[in-house]
Amino acid sequence: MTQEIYDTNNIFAKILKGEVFCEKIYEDSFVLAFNDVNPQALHHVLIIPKGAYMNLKDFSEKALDKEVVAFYKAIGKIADKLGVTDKGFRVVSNHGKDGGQEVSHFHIHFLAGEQLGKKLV
Ligand code: DGP
Repeated sequence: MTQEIYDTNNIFAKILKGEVFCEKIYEDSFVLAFNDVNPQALHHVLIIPKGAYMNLKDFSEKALDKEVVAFYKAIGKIADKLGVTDKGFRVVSNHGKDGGQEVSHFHIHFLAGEQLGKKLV
């Protein structure tokens, strides 16, 4: 089995370092959320941990409890901030090649603001 290594130069790492611009939606000590550059819905926000985790499995296995808690709490805070809590939203995480993951820094897609189709992101 090949052991993947986190690429410190991936695009989300660069956003976290402030080297690449993002439209910030939410930030706390452990989490950053910003608009997707290629939106698939009226609201399309990427929520990422500030820690260097490659994907959902990596995050769930290695992140500290306080990082995991902050990450999941951020979802509800973003829904409230965007005013979509009542109308609804969708969260999706692509994992690995078959999952269609392009950026190897764990993230979830937060989609809202319109009636969503069956398949998105
Ligand atoms: P995924 O396929 O799940 O790895 O999704 C990666 C998402 O990242 C994709 O929807 C497009 C988005 N993305 C890629 N590069 C950038 C960037 O430089 N800025 C922003 N805001 N989003 C990006």
